[in-house]
Amino acid sequence: MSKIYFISDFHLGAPDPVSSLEREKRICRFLDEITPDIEQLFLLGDMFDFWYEYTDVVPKGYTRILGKLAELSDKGIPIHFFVGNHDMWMKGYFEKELNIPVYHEPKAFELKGKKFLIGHGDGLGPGDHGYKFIKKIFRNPICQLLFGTLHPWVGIGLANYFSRKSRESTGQTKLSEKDWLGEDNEWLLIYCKEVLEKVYYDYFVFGHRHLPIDFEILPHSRYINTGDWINYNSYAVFDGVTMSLQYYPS
Ligand SMILES: [Mn+2]
Repeated sequence: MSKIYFISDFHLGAPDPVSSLEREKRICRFLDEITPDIEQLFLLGDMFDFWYEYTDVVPKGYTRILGKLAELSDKGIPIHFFVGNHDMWMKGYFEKELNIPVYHEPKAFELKGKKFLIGHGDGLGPGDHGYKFIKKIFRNPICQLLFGTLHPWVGIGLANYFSRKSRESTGQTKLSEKDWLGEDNEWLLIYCKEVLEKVYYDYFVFGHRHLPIDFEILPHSRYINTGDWINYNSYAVFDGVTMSLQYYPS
């Protein structure tokens, strides 16, 4: 029980049930293997390709990962969940059923004496005004309430359509966007630099980018991106001394 793990972007449910199930089992195997070492587990969003929780109903599927998280949580391992842009519609199920706190904004933590800023990473930094506008609508309580009144057959159908569209624009199909854009164009890196002008952090840890990144912003201050489990099976791990990006063999 001595390492802190950061992992993101499973996108379970996508692009089809067969590959999603294979991925879900792989993630559970990974969690099994690291269980003896986990001091804390940070899930940095987009665990599901689409998750909308109705007041009394949750989406079908994902029983393996939910069961695994329940098992870890029941062992007393602290787990944190940051919502992603694909699974922001959470309504207390994780808190009540799994005892996992859910965060909707980046949050500062002090871990093993180091300062961390942790989040999913969507909508931060310059540009992307189209998404920032849509995010406001998605997060609007009245819009959420109205969506909840749609029959799931309609609501989830619509959501899956938009989720597919969003995925097409955030990297699963547009391969070129996966490439490192350069120090001056990586918007999460720009965001980290802006934050650093006001507050110091040893580590900025985000997901969303679907590209594993370990970038030294200043001596001792790094931006880590956890990548994804579609192409990389990547995760970050901090043992109190070393922070490193690692890859689970598929
Ligand atoms: Mn994602």
